[in-house]
Amino acid sequence: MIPIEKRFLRPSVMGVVNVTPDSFSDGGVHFDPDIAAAAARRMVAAGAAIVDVGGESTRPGSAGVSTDEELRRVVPVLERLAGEVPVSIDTSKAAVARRGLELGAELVNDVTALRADPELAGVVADSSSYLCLMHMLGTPRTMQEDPRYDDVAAEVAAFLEERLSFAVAQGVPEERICLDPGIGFGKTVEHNLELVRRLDVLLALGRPVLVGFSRKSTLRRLGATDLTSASVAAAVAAYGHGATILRVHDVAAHVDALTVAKAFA
Ligand code: HH2
Repeated sequence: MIPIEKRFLRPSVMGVVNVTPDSFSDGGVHFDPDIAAAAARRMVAAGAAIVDVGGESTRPGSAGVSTDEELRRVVPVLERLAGEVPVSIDTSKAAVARRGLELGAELVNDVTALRADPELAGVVADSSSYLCLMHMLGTPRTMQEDPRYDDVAAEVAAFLEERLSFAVAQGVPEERICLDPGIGFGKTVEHNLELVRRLDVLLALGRPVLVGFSRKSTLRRLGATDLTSASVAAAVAAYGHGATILRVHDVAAHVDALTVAKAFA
């Protein structure tokens, strides 16, 4: 088994393909499986190390979809990509992860960090999959209603440390796990900025860190009007603070920027 830090060298780009009608930035764009699969192939050709396929929007206020609906959305895309494109499955549901892994996904990206479905940890443990554990305060429906922390970096790190121990106790080897502060998931603009500035607090847990700042509303709130440029700047900043995997929508722009940023490292 290749440890996650060997499979995803720093920096690596994860391209986002949301097979949803309602995702906050690309909702509807990839709802047709042929279009979604073509977008995934383009992302890998542009230098993405992996493509994150998701069938449930987690945007603020969203309510979630049924297992059947999520499978109906993602399975046709995964079938088209199987054996051809490296895939991550963005899901909190064991049944969706299981099907995704059968169809060749190599990473399970769970925004609930194994809290939503008690069977998901076992599905990951019984496979050879990588796992991303993300921090979220509350649920997508409520998370942006006045999020508060005394010390956001310390509290997110404590949460991820506990979730990492849980995953390992459930049989997922630590070398297969990465951690994610969950930009925008129950955080204000200042919380999101501080999490990146103080990424060392998360890195102290000894696992690679994934950051997803791409097209998130904090960028607009900072005054940005071009979300691609703004996302690239945030990704380069996160990389500079130690992030390994950058989850992005505009793959080519990020790959170029990170290639150059790396040359200065
Ligand atoms: N952000 C989103 C979804 N999944 N997974 C990880 N690990 N980290 C993130 O920051 C993250 C994530 C939300 O972004 P997007 O997929 O563009 O939108 P939506 O949830 O509306 O589909």
